[in-house]
Amino acid sequence: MAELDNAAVARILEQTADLLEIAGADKYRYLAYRTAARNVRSWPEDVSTLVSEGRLTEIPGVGAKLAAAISSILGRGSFPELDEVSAVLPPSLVTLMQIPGVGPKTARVLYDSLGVSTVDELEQALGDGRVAALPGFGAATVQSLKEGVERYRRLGERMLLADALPLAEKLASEIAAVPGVVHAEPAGSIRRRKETVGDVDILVASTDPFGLARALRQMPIVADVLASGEAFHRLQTAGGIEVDVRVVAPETWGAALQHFTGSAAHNVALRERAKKMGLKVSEYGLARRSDGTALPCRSEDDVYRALGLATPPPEIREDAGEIEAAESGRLPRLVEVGDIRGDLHVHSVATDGRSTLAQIRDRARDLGYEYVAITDHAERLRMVGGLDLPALERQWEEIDRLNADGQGPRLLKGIELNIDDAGQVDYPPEVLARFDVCIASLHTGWGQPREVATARVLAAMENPHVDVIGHLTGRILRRREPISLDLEAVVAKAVETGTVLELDAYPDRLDISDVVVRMAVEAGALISVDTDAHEAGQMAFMRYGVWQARRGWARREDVLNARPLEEMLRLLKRNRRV
Ligand code: DGT
Ligand code: CA
Ligand code: CA
Ligand code: ZN
Repeated sequence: MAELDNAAVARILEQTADLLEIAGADKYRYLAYRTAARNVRSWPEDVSTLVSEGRLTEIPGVGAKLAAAISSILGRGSFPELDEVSAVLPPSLVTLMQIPGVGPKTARVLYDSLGVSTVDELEQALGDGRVAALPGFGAATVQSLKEGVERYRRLGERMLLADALPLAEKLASEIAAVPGVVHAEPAGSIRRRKETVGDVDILVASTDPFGLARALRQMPIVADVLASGEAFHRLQTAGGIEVDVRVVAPETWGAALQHFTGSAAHNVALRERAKKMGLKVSEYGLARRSDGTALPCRSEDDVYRALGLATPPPEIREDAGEIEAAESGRLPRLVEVGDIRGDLHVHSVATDGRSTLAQIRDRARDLGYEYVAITDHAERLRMVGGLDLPALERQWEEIDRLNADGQGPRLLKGIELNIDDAGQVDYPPEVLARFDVCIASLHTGWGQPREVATARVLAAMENPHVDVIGHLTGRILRRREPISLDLEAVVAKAVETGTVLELDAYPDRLDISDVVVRMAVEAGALISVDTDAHEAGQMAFMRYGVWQARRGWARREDVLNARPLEEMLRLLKRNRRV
């Protein structure tokens, strides 16, 4: 069989986790597979390489047992534990669980009592009344399962954070204005700022849940109420996004927010810790195990404090070391959106952008920046009118003219160079020396073997005029797989040469990933969070990049463009070389 890529291996591990969960296996068993799956998917090197070099256990969450499982998956597409559980349950039940409203328990009941194991079979059983005849499956449940099937057929995919978040924030703020509502916040993966989200979860604390139920039906942003009870509503918004709204009492807000923020892996670790301390945490509150006495949990801080922990930022709640750090007072002070002093990757009308230099500068001023680099495409990207030397000189004159009026922020003379097959970039060195800052990116070579693509990037990093590597892997979420690169070698070269790694904040790139950010900052490399805006309005995407940097544990000092202008310039490779 053809070599499986990391995503395919991750899917098989997830499938195993789901089947084990349906089978009622121990939580630790299936969550271990989910954690490993997530890390395998975002790991920068191919698992097949790691297997051949005996380095699989370098992936967080992969111990000897999972390493054996992954090797076996690469060999034959399965492994003993998956074989065992597939002998008992049909693997297609996993797809069933992708349908909103079908959890492991429902999947199990549908299978045991009706033999339903596929989406098609579920649709039939819903249609001919067999599901409705099951004990515990009322008309409302049947209706919501039907809608779940429809939704699955329509989308079946995760949304970009940038598609879900603005809507979640708007809905939460409308809910917050309803009488009796004390808090309303997006929770789940949205609050953790994951780059893609499965669904929208909003948590509300209210003293008048029935008033809220009435108010929800009146909101223009709510197209349909799919299910409604005192503590839970499932809504369909205009635009077809489904939202789960959970309502709790203000006294237990902290415990509920903690629970519904997740991640599931973080929660499991936290519960385990609570147990050892004689406490019980759940979505319903915080209590002593011995006598059931309820403890204060109005705020998340109450919950974490009771467990002897500082409150970790939601972005790092993945059970990847944050609990240990929270225990010993070593939580990082993560970079914040307000720390950003400028944007080092913006395109203008001179190539494929849609804004003028003056518009870009105005926008940078609105954002409170000190500087913005104009980084149009270089000469060899002909498709978008890459700039030749005369065009560059015209742009530099205009930049000088705009900078001369002292209206700030400072426009920097930048460029986005193309890394060619030999790792060379556009223009001779004497031209490269005239820029304030040079980014170099891969714009060709998708599907190249890892060694070839890596060699190109490493060679570009050796170039004394290449300050920053742009959107490193070239991935486009939901559209294009990342270029396979030896990320460890790239990070090491970044440290060695003083080359900065860009985190492209454009919402469907968010490239580099959280995992690579963490590798980079732990190695001591600098990252630059840039928007790659092609229209001045897109410079507002900065926050998505900063959140992704936070997910990779980046602090302000790890981020080049969180530095004031002079300091930022001094850190560029071109200004550091002797
Ligand atoms: P998503 O929607 O796939 O992007 O990811 P989440 O994290 O938003 O997951 P979701 O919507 O299924 O659940 C929301 C939160 O509820 C999740 O972050 C943590 C909590 N939660 C869900 N399932 C479990 C679980 O099995 N165990 C524990 N301890 N917490 C859970
Ligand atoms: Ca969610
Ligand atoms: Ca949910
Ligand atoms: Zn670009």
